[in-house]
Amino acid sequence: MDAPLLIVANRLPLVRDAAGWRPASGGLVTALTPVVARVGGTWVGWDEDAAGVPDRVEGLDCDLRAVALEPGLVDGFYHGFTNRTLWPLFHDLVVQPVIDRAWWRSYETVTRRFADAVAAAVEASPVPPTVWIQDYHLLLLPRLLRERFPNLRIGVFLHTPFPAPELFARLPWRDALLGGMLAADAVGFHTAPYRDNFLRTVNRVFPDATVMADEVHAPDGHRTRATVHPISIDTAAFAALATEPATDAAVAELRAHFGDRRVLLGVDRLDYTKGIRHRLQAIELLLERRPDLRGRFVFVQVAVPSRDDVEEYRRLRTQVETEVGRINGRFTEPGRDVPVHYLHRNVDRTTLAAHYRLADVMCVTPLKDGMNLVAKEFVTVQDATDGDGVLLLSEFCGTAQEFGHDAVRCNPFDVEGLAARMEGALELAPEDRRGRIARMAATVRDHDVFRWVDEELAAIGGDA
Ligand code: ADQ
Repeated sequence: MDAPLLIVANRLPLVRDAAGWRPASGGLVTALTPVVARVGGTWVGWDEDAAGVPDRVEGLDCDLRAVALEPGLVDGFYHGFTNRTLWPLFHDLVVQPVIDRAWWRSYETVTRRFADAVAAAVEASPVPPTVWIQDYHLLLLPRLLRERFPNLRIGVFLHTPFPAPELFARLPWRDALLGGMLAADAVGFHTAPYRDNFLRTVNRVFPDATVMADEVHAPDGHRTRATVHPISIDTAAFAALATEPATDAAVAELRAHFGDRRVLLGVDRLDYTKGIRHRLQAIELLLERRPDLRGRFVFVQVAVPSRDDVEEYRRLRTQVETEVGRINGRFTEPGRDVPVHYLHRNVDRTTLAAHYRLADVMCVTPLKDGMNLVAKEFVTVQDATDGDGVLLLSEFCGTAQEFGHDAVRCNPFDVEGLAARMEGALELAPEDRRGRIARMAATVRDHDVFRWVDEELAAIGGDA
């Protein structure tokens, strides 16, 4: 019998609305649903309303164990150490990380709380579970679990990039964090460069450990495999969504509004790593330099509100809104529609798919991004409707490793170059565009999120 799965993530996969608790939508939950339905599972995560979280919710075939954290701990751990220290450091210092010892102590305390919750779940399980830890919030956890359960199978997957050793070395707690990860049996990354950064960092921080190909051998005999498994999407679900009647209707409505204008699109969490400001500056430059294009295209930016308890994110929102206002103030003709449409909200899946279908140029231009699922969603939706939209893709995201030159690649730091790439993307020949979309969509189909889960679990189990 397969071992049951114990997933540990910062958050529980739940939302609560007027009708009560329900599973959150999202790639990870979708991908894990069939696995936990087969082998059984438990999900451990933090929730603001830990005491109110039910043991199970309809539609999610696993037990739920909520970790409770007091507001002071959330501040140091979440608003502080994970969002203002690790996040910017792991994204190559797009903003300066803050080093604060009190935040670090909160991170340690929170990890101990998680370790207690996981230990209770392990002890309650009749068969030892496979523990799968998600992301940079819980890098110390494998070590604490290993101390209690020497034979437990433990894996960690990092959804962000792993930075170069020179950057990681700036953390005063580099030994503890790296040692935490190395207590796992398998540590997964989206791309080979992130994995290689990790292995080079191990060499630098722990000269006594031996790196043999993709495996780290610790002096005490423990071995950790560092694997490359790019995350993906549920392609079949996105392809089906693309052709639903509701999506057709939403596309028709948007098309009626935009008329024959070409559509450039951005869809991101409102995060400084996503390059939204550079993108807006490139749009402004394009409008400035090509008066003939004014009124011929529209730029639509959909931005999900994100981490607005954190100062850098509040500042970014103000900056983005100022830039949108400036561009529309400069280039809107009297009585005409604005050149930039800005939606600061979550949109439903139908609206999201309709935007992907409508876009002539999808602008995925992060300054740094672990993977970027928006690019994968876009090519899947376009391909399902024989679309020939162009993907403008930053060379600094994980997805660029998979799509090669079928995407129009760009360096988002170079605003003039970015504007030129947008211009080039608008002028790409239609027969060329269709082939590119088809090839990128085939890559995503071949590596969907279910394959990602299977490969990760096989690596943690020592089977692959
Ligand atoms: P994110 O930084 O959140 O994820 P991304 O991979 O692009 O980035 O995923 C965003 C998801 O949110 C997509 O599924 C997208 O459809 C959805 N979304 C975006 N804007 C939306 C809107 N306005 N309304 C509704 N939905 C919206 C982190 C890492 C990434 C990595 C993923 C998964 O930063 O690099 O790809 O985890 O590992």
